[in-house]
Amino acid sequence: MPNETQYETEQEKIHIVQPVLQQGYRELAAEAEALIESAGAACAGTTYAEVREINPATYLGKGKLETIEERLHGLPVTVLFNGELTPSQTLNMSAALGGRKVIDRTTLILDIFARNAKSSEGKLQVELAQLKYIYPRLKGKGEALSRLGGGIGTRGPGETKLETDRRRIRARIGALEAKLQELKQRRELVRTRREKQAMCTISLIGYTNTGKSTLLNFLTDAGVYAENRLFATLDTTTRKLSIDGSDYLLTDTVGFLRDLPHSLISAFHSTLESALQCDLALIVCDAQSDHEMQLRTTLATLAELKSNVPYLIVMNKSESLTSFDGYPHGSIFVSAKYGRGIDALKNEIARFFRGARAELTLHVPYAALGAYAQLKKYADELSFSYLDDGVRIRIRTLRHYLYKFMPFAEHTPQNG
Ligand SMILES: Nc1nc2c(ncn2[C@@H]2O[C@H](COP(=O)(O)OP(=O)(O)OP(=O)(O)O)[C@@H](O)[C@H]2O)c(=O)[nH]1
Ligand SMILES: [Mg+2]
Repeated sequence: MPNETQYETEQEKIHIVQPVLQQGYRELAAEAEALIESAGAACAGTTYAEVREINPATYLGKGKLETIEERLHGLPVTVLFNGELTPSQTLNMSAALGGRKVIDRTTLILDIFARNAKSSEGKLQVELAQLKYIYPRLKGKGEALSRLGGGIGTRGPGETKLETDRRRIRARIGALEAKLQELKQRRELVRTRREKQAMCTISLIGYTNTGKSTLLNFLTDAGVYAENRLFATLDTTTRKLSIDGSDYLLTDTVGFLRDLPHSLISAFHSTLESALQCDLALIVCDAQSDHEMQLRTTLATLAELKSNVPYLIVMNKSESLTSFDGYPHGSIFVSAKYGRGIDALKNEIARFFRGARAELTLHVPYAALGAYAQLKKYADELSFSYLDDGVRIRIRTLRHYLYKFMPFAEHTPQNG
């Protein structure tokens, strides 16, 4: 987005303060760097801060904060505390760091979402997430939020709401939820219509920046935005994919991140939910980075959304792998960018849908042919014969549509 610099006079510089609490803190700091760049800011170093005991007022101890301030003294940098802070901790930490701006991880992520939301639904969802994050933190601390000045944490639709009181925020949250609910219902309608065409649906899901949009583009010429930044995609795009003469609908949607702020998950709940109402999910991972964590995060998010959609694991960015060991069994290795492994992926998809189908013999009384006609679109008819009291039809359908046909399933006579 090249024209963004027009109104951002200077790129915000951000110093990461990474609390050292558990293993994997270096990866977390590296991810924070990617988040900072995705927010259009620049990373200005990292300080690792061991936390022996959380100071309730400032999170980090006095000595630690002094060391950080010494290091940053005179530099116009914002501090990203790569964890979650309460509003008063944010204020106190800022005071201890010479009054410089301090943001936490959730604020940064919400900012990225705010700048990347394109559709009106996406914007509403981000606003809802921002307000839900701010609301419980607004205990007369409006000042804490409004004194941040500009830059990260002050952008997006939430910005103008910062000075408003809790009552108005609550009203706005209610209005946003109602509006999103309306959009959800509209989407359900589209989905039912689509279900009527009985096209098989596939969704690309997975960790952010793994190449989901690139894969959609390669498979369908969708031309959606794909970029080396986190949360490039917030909106859902669906395109037709043809494999061996069969048509599927392929959907690309928002990606996941470990410890994604809860307000965001709940705001994007219906987007994710509808993406997961598919016949097959392709879980895309980045074979060149921490694919284990990516898969774990994705599966945890699926569980949280109570989805039990069948999935295939797609290891993308595999063009320069020298070993295929250590990847989950059955992974399909592709390179969306260089178009490798795509035929194998298509074969696996076709194979899944062959296996996902079942055959059934129906006995439809003549009087019920009208009702049966409503179901026809969900199945291929393999054979059709006229009997005295109705028709016998052999069908093939996706297993999860079988229940629709059960009222007409032919009663197989028991022995004797
Ligand atoms: N080396 C390599 N890079 C790839 C491959 N596929 C995608 N990329 C790069 O990975 C980055 C992210 O790609 P996207 O398609 O935007 O990823 P995404 O999963 O849609 O990411 P979000 O929408 O941000 O969650 C881009 O810079 C792509 O060019 C690949 O097969 N190999
Ligand atoms: Mg994307």
